[in-house]
Amino acid sequence: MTTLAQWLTAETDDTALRSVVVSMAGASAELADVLRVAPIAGQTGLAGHTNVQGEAQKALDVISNDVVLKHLQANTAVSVLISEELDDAVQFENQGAFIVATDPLDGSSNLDVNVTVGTIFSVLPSAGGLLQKGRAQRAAGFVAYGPATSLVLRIAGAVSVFTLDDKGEWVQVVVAAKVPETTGEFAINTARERFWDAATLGYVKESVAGETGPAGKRYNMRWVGSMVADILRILMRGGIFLYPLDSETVSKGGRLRLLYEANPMAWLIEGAGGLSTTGRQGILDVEPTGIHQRVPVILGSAEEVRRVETWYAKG
Ligand code: P6P
Repeated sequence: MTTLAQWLTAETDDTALRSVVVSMAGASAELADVLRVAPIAGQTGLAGHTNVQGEAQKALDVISNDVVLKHLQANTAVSVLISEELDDAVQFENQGAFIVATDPLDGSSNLDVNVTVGTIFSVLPSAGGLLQKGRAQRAAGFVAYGPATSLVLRIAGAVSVFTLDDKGEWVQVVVAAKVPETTGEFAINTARERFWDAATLGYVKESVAGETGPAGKRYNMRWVGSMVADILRILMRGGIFLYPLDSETVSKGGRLRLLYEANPMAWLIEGAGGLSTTGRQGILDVEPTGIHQRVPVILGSAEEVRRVETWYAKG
């Protein structure tokens, strides 16, 4: 079996870039140990304050951010940390070659009911500054803390998946993930239907009509409420994930964050043959205006994303 270290050596000659991925993998392995026993330690509750997003922070949001911060500030290849849990970017003393943008614990509202949560990260060249398009990414990945602890990673080529073994080693289990071109599964929070735009309404109604409507095939729906869980499923068996702009989120630009949710996930999905869009443009082409900027997110199986784009093109 190929280990993460062996894969990294084969994937890039950039030892600094390899070290950044190793630091994020190390932070995630440490977090996996913390999460596994969190209910016993009484750590699944609220931290008692809110983050820059105005969201109530869980104790584990703060702990996760601290673990990532510890691993990255010890790595001279990292110049800056951008985190969902921190109002401002953290400038390290090192003039490292890379910036890391992360959601240290995505889906943490699921912690108290033991549903998969994750760590999402994006690696950008320091030379490009804090606000770079997603296409500038040098690496992206996420860890899903589920029945198994899975690391999904892309540097230059294929999207690879690793599982954390009982000795703390990341072992490759998928060499090149491929998002199937077609799907019969969509992921959207249908409780938000009354806020949806015409394109989203049209697409979902067409899908729900299944074989009786223009889609001509049966669809099923999945919505975990934890992006890492939905995206890992889509990477493995296809599907489409939608958190579109709606009448309630339009004032903020969307629900999910560009730098540390949309961009890394889009980079991974596209690296595995899928597509990603805001509905109006490719996610990886969005020019960032702020480190916590929100965007609409539609990504997954290419044929399905194209169907959504067709609905948006109707105006
Ligand atoms: P909703 C978790 O809070 C998150 O950022 C993503 O992981 C998830 O896909 C989404 O929000 C869930 O949003 O509105 O269904 O709670």
